[in-house]
Amino acid sequence: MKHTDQAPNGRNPVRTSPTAVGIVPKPNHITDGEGEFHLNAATVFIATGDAHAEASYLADYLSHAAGFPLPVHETEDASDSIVEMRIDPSDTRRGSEGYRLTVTPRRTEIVAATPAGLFHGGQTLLQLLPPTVYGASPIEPQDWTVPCVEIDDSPRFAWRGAMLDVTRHFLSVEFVKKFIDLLALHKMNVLHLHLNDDQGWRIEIKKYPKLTTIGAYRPETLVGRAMQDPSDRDFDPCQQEFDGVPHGGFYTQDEMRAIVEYARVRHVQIVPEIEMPGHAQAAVAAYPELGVSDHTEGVTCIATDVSQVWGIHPTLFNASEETFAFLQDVLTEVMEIFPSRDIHVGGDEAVKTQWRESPSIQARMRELGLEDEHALQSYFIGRMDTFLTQHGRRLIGWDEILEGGLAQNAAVMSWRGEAGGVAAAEKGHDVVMADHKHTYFDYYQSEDRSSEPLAFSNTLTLATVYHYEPIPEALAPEFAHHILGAQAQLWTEYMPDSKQVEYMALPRLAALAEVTWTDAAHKDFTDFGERLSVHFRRLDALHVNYRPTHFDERK
Ligand code: TNX
Repeated sequence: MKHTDQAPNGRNPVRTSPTAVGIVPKPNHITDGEGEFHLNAATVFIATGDAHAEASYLADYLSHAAGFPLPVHETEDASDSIVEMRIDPSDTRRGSEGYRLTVTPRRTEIVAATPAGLFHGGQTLLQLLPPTVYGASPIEPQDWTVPCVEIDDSPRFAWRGAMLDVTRHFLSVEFVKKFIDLLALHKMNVLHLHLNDDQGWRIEIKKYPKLTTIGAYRPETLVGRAMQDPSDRDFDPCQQEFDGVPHGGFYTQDEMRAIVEYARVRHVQIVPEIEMPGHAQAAVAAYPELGVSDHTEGVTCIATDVSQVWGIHPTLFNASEETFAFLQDVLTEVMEIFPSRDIHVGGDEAVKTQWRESPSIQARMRELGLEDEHALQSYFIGRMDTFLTQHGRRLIGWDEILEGGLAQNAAVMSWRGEAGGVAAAEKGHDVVMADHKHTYFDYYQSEDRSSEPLAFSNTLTLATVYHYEPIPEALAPEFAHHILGAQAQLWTEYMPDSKQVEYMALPRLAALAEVTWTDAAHKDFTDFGERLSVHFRRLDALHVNYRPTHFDERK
């Protein structure tokens, strides 16, 4: 006989014990209590002031799965099931994003110093409920239990992020929003959007319409491997196999604003990236005058169009006043859309051949007293640093911006290892760690190539992500506070659609969430593996195409 444990009212209460709930990322302090709280149609949320928006968000979220509305009141209520969310600005012990969540039989309380803290506390409450709360349509039962517990929690790092490359393959507005939800679920708070590259320009710029009418489209795409080195004359991109399928897309400024607002509600900051001086080919395809026209070398087949192949390209922005003016115009429109303090200007993999071979650039360098092309890149980035600083923003770039001298106010994203991060931090600059050996989610997830879809050549297992320590050992401890945190990189050369992005992102993003949120002393990979079994049910409810990592890989 089935359903023998059914309650008299016909509903089927779902019980979760604190040991069975797999909260990801793991809270820093958790004390089991006695009994349970019931969340049902009688539940009332209580919140005032800035807490009201946070409570409304959570109540709305829950009511989708519950199928009944959950009211948010401003004053105390006689209900036996209260969820109170309260901001206490004087309670600063847990920093700007921490929270305390106390679940007792008749009352659940979330207290934080800031709205962001309340939001994170709300995410923990969702994870204390059955995974079905993440489903979009009403389900039975509608009487959920939450185990009594006291959680005192705050993040280890302020920057807990992911970079999404929407250039190599364009991703829809709808998917970007889903991805923001996934970040929020993992208490991650930065989405770095890579908005232009050789293969596409993806953001509308009103002053330069051809960036998207021309720069956002390519007629077909290379099948298979990328060129690794533009000076490799044996790699002839013209001789590769192409798929014959047109690809493209871009976000209008209104769509971008809607994404920024969607992220704001979920306490996710969007950091836009406009790449320079390399990875510039889509822009130069749209406006050839932005490029270097008097160089002698180049891979002719890909030199003028939006690129259809992967790999490092020779095309650079010119280092002329006209090009600087263009880039500043673009950044001006970008700043109007994105409130983020940090504005990313790329700076990576700018092979200097075109600059070296251009008589006009060489003349300019002599005029400016710059001894080599690295010094010119440093001058170039320095100009952008001054411009962004004047507008109250901060320039951030990949660690190549250290070469030739780091711009005065810049922050650095250390991707080629730890050395760039260490050097920048020791000079007093803030750093986000993005070491490819631990954070490149375009790498294979296992050594077994036969069972994995085509990916970038290296391997990055769940364990290797989990064991990442963002503070480099080589960094003198007095500079450790310059390490803001870490982020995952989703380069999309081999991710043709959003399903593949999800597959590459999860569960590795869950591991990185724990790296950036949970104190190192509280981390435990075996325990994480066990919590993942529960977490996968949440991802199922959210229709996420995660990689179903086998238990023995999770130990
Ligand atoms: C290097 S990391 C790049 C990207 C590629 C990636 C592939 C970085 C700053 N640049 O352009 O997509 O490798 O893993």
